[in-house]
Amino acid sequence: MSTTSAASRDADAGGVVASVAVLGLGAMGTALADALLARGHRVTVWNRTPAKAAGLVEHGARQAESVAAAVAAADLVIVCVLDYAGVTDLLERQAGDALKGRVVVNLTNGAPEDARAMAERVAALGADYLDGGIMAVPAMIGGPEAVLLYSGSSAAFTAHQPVLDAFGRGVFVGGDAGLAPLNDLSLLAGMYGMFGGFMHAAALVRSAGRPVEEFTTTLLVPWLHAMSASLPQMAAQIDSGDYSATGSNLAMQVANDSIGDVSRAQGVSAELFAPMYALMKRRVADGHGDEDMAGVVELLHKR
Ligand code: FVH
Repeated sequence: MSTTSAASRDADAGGVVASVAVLGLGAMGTALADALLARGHRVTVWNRTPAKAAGLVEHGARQAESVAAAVAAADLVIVCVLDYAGVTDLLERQAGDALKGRVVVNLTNGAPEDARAMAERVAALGADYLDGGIMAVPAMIGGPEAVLLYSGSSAAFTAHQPVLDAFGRGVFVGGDAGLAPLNDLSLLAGMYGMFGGFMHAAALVRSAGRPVEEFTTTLLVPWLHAMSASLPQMAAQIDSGDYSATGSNLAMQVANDSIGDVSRAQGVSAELFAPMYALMKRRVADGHGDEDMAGVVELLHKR
């Protein structure tokens, strides 16, 4: 398997220039290909609907007539299509033997089990495999805020990191190919929790006729920022299983349902907060009222 030779030094460009194939030119695949072109890499693109390649060809990409031809032109193969059914079709049915000796980086969203199975199937075709999770929207690709998680072959990550850096900051999360999607989904779970809290707060403020934007910038964002500083300590409690109270025990936090009561009184649904409140109450009922909130995790997942 080739893990070291994809990036070669190009005397004219003065930097690392790689031959990269990008399979899938939706919003994200197009942004990925554009970022590679902007770094001066040799990019061959393929999309099921060929017309979507036109803009990239104008920017210097070569358009392949088949998946196998795109793969044959590259050392590094980036796949970013809608789902794993598409990935399976492209890599196993259409690329097949052309994958031998290549490195496949699959940036299509899926489950950890999908990634592990794909790693095995790609290895059987003679290629090295990295699975990836993109923590960015297309407009962020290539910018300072974009983070991409990778898992699978560490040798492939080390060899191709200079090229993958075109997309954003790459973080290798482990040799188990399923770890990138697991971390990706965990980050999204955290994000949706924050968005849910924001929606509830915004509805409460609006129900009182107050401007949400001013509340958000002057009060909510600084408050969440301050609260996020407690997450590492909560995480350490979860890792150790020791939830000894450090100042704000759980019984105190659920002594009354002020948030739910005031919401309902103001005509605001408390349905985003209610599950969290119910879990905290249950944890107290189970005899853990003198502990910190982090112990609620035990109701979600028993170690
Ligand atoms: N866009 C985003 O904000 C998120 C950010 C985080 C990562 N996701 C994941 O990236 C994958 C691709 O997402 P996308 O935004 O590029 O999606 P679309 O613009 O809808 O383009 C879909 C492309 O997939 C091709 N495709 C679909 N099915 C097949 C198939 N069976 N065989 C071959 N290609 C297929 C589609 O082709 P076409 O419709 O143009 O012919 C597009 O190229 C995705 O996993 C996100 O969850 C994006």
